[in-house]
Amino acid sequence: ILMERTFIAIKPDGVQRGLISEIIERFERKGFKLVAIKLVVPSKTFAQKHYHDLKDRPFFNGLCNFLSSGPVLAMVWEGEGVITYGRKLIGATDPHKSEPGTIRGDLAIVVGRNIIHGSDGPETAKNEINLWFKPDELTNYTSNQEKWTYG
Ligand code: DAT
Ligand code: MG
Repeated sequence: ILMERTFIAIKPDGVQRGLISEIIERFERKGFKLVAIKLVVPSKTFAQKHYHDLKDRPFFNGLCNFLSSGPVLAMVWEGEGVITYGRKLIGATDPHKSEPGTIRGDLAIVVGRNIIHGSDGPETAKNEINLWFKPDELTNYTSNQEKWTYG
C-alpha cells in the first residue's frame, strides 16, 4: 500500500454549524485512517501562513479573518490516495459548483463559507501537516480494519 497523509480542517463555519461528526464520518466510512486531530483557534498570523499562496487575492484578508474567527478542527488523515480522494470527498471550491454527494455540495452554499479545507497536493499536504501539528501529535498505529479495507 502506498500510504499518504493529508491535512483536513473543518473551518469555523463547519464547527459552529455542528457538522463535525457528519464530515468525520464521511472520511471514516470511506476507510481512511485518522492519525491526528485537535480543535484550535488559529491567530490571524497563523491563518495568513496557512493561506500564504493566496496572499495576492482580493479575498485574502477576509479569508484570514474568517479562519481565525473561531475553533477549527485540524486533522490528518491517512490512506492510499487520500490527498486526491480527500479533495473529491470535499468537492469544488465554490459550493454552487460542487456536486451533490460531496461535502461542500451537500452542506454549503457560498465560497466564503465552504466549511472545510483539504490539502491540494503532496507538497502542500506535507507543509500544512508541519504547520498545524508537532511531530509528536501525529500517531502511528495499525488500523484493525486495514486488512479488510485493502485486502
Ligand atoms: P480550496 O479551499 O478548494 O483549496 P483555494 O485554495 O483556491 O480553494 O481557496 C482557499 C479558500 O479561499 C477557499 O476554500 C475559499 C476562499 N476562496 C477561494 N476563492 C474565493 C473567492 N473567489 N471569493 C471568496 N473566497 C474565496
Ligand atoms: Mg486550497
